[in-house]
Amino acid sequence: MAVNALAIPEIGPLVSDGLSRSPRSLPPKLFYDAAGSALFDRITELPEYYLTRTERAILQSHAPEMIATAGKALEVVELGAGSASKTDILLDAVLRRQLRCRYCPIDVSPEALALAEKRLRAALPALRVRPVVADYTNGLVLPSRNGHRRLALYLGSSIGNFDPADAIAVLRKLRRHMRSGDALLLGTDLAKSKSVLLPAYDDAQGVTAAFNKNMLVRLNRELGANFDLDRFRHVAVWNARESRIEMHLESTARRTVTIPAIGLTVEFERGERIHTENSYKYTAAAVDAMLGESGFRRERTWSDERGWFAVHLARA
Ligand code: AVJ
Repeated sequence: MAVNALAIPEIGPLVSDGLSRSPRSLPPKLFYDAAGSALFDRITELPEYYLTRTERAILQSHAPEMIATAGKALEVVELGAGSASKTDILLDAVLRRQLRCRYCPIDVSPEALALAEKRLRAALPALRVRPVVADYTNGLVLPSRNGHRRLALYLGSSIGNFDPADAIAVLRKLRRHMRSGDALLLGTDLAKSKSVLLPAYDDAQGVTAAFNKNMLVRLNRELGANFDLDRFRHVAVWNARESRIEMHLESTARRTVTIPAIGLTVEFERGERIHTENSYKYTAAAVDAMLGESGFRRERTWSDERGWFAVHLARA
């Protein structure tokens, strides 16, 4: 079972802050309760959501080279591991070069971590899995290093949920848990045509809409809110100036919502939106700047033929 952890903060203050702002917002970390993590896993299998399968293909083609570049005698930590479905490829490559390997997946979802742990223990018996239930944006709690070189994994373009300043803050916190010479494998989605980007965040089956609305389901259940799910619409937009996809929940009617647990009443205008997520899409220059300002240097990049996604090895 998952160990220790840095406390996962109460959702009340986050919700209260976000919904009192103008424009209103809710932080994307609220997506990932058990239901949200399961919905995200379904998103990764959608035909429109190219990110996961493209990154997986890049890892499948280049994992041995990535691991050899990272170095010898590795221990692996993974930020936002979720169900860690792509990590096997890398861990398998590590275990071809060393007898054992410690692996610390960090995630806010204990359910997702438990699944990952079970699968990995069966698939890779030489792996020492040490899951950590934590919100890595509040700082990191890691078992002390065991004399090995640390390889940090931050895959899936999860970094893209943060605006440029916050992304640098997250990477700097990570850097403080690394020594110079340690390695980071960072997955980033790349800027591309809106005709590819938008369907990835507004799929035909409506799974992304359900994922977005799950935030309101959660507020209803956990905070006693009375959001009417039929009166909020999933909206995805491409913000070219900021190079990001934005997701919003738009109120289709003028409406008052009460959230008893935090003593909040919110009046929504018709058409008013709650901003729930940014998903930044990068250029090579943007990645270099972000890594450089966080105490890393990009050493290698692997991409797919279409240039849709990239995995970078950066050195602390
Ligand atoms: C897990 C943050 C990488 O931004 O693509 C999927 C989350 N949001 N569909 C992304 C997400 C809508 C995803 N990340």
